[in-house]
Amino acid sequence: MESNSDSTTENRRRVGLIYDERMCRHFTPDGEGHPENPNRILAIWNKLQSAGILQRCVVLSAKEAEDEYIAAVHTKNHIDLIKNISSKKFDSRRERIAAKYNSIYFNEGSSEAAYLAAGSVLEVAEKVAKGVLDSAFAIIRPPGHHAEENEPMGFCLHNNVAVATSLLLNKRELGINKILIVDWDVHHGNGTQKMFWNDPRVLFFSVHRYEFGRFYPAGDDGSHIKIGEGPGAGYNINVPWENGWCGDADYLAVWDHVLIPIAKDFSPDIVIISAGFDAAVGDPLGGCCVTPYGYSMMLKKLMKFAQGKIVMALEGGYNLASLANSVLACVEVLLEDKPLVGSSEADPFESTWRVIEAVREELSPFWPILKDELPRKLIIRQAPPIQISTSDSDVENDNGTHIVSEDLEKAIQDVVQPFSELRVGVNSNDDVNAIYAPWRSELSNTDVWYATFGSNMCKSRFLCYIEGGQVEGMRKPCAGSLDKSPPKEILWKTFSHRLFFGRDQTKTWGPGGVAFLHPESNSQDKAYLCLYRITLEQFNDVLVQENISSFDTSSPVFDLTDLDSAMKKRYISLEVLKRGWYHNVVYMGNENGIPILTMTCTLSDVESFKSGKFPLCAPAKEYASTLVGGLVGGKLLSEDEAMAYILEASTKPL
Ligand code: Q9C
Ligand code: ZN
Repeated sequence: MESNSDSTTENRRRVGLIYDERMCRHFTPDGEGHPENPNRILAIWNKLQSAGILQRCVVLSAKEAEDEYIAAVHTKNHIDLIKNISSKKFDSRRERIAAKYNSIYFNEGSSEAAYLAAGSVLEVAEKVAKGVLDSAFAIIRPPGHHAEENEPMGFCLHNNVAVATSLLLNKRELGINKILIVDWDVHHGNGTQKMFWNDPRVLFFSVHRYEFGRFYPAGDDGSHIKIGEGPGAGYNINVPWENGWCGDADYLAVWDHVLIPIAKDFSPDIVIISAGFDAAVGDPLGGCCVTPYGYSMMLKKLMKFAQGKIVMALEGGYNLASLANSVLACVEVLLEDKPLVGSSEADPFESTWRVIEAVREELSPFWPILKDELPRKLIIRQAPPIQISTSDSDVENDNGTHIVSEDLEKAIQDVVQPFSELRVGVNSNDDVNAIYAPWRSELSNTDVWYATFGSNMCKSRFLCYIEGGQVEGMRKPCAGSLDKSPPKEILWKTFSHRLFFGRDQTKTWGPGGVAFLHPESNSQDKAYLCLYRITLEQFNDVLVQENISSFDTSSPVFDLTDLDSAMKKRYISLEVLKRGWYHNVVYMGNENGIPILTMTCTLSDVESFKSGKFPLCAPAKEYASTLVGGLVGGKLLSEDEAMAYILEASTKPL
């Protein structure tokens, strides 16, 4: 069945879409929840359908791959396993076999789904190579990029992209001599890397969360020094993130300074994208924050190659809303009939520049264009990377508190030349801050009420932001404020704002640990807030700890001018903390002439929560009891009332 666009005379691009319900028949045998489940492709398909995309594409039906093509990248042994695992005679052994592999399950539908997944990519890849289609998206599962020659792993059975890549190279009449594979799944594409390790016809590029070999699939395969071998040396490119929370800015920096220059030089005949969307914002496995706009920019930049011949094959992506929205954004780019909308304000992480430099250095013998120096202003933009704390947002960018002494010393050596004789201990940023932050003494003369509605309602927890340290339930310690004097007063107040719970997890509290306050008041709503009277200097340190951990301490994030404008406009969104979830400082009136400030998400984030773009997420048990404890400690509510209040906030629709 080929449902074509209504206006074939129009000069619009022919974009293939392939999907088949039979790929939904692969699921966990025990019915247990699993991130790689049938709802993933269903969600995508429904999204494209309701967005009216299907009519604008060439919808193809899936076919099972033939063994002969699979055999180009998998062993006979592997083929037999995947072919037979769903048959009756394996009923009793299936689960035991799956248990031998890393992150693999099998059921009665697995074999067929795996053959359809590989077959679907084959189908569209050939059509794009021939020019029958301009580009295509294969909405498939199980995914493929972790599957190795003789080993299914990481939810992957057949290496779908590798199978299609081999076919294109082997069918000589297609005229495909050079293939660029871009693997933007948050995990390293270990399987694909190995299959083309020695092959200069395939430029394999993978950008992934790596964490020095600790992130899945652990080990050093994803290291940037893995560049290929023999004739394939220089044709394997790994960009290994040191931390989670990478977003549009980080990915686009890698595109601009690594991938695109190399791709220009390589000049592929076709581009295949291992399109996982588990680096997407809200993904429960990835912990990164690429937006649909980010993906569309990444794709747009790749469309400049191979006359736009692009084949996208789904890999990971486990937040259904984020997954479907990101795929939709990509298909719209392939269709090329509307301009990209959106923007990304944040800067790349400091570590992103370090990674980019290391990759460029490693590969410059093979790609001379990389020998050019990066513009100096890019590299030093965020220096010195003085880290005073870890963050309460889902920031995993920190390299832990141990970074402090080393980085501080480096910052002092590199940037603070005149003070190079200064010695700074592990726990003391004081000296550097005193020199570099004259704003501190100025802001220490102004008091504010910091109004809290989340775990900070617990005094002991809030004090971690002031004194440093860690209380029960917290996953990481805080560095505290430079001025460690306790709040001068504490009081409780109710406000007609809505408390709600969103996002998936925080680094500090783990899953289900994120509360927000609607920035706007509404007479029907009532929230209980605990107010701490602290200095504006301390408030700055709290803001930073609540949001981003790596920052330049030479200027405050919220100064007197910001206070003034927050008081006039009710709220102010802080540009420098854009990556954090609580960068919107809301002015909530005053108490004894002292302004009351809270920090929460922006109004536009509220809209994203309402639309489902960001997940609403009930508090986990542990976090909920922290909140109840805080509320009860405030003596405004009994335990039952506090529980009812939290329950209502987490269940009532926004
Ligand atoms: N501690 C893809 O995204 N995680 N695969 C296992 C074990 C496996 C992801 C965690 C993640 C596999 C295609
Ligand atoms: Zn993945």
